[in-house]
Amino acid sequence: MGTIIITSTSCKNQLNLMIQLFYIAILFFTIAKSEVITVGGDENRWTDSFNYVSWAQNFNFSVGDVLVFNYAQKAHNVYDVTKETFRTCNTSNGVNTMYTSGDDHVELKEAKQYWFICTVDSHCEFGMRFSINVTGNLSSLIPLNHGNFAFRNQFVSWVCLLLGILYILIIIV
Ligand SMILES: [Cu+2]
Repeated sequence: MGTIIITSTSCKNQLNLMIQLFYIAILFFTIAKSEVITVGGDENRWTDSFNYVSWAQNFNFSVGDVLVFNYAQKAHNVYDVTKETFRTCNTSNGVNTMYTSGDDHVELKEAKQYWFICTVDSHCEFGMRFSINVTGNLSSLIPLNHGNFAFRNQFVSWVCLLLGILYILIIIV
């Protein structure tokens, strides 16, 4: 019986720890949550008469965020290009990825500088382009064994919960 009581006490501590971990997890996911950002905002979207350079300055882009380019197909497009191609608008080389669907979801997978341009007519020359600096987010900084730690604690908690139920049953019976 004494052993069960000791187990119950450590389970209480374990429960407190789990509650704390739960709050930490919520905080962690709130910070690390990736965002979906419509380029130009819902009013302007991806068009040839908008200043995307100043628009982009309102955001802090981090790895996992998704840029949504909304436009009439063929009226515009989105090219992910190199710095040099961004500068010259010459797409004979320096093109990483081409997007042409009109509803392009571009996931920012790497912490680096991105350059986007539209290559239809002279849109790029007239300013339909912008560059963003994507930074690593919190989740990319936390080592993988953190997950194992959480899993182990979860496992211990389940064992404690079962022991707790067993303990209550013993008391009742
Ligand atoms: Cu365009």
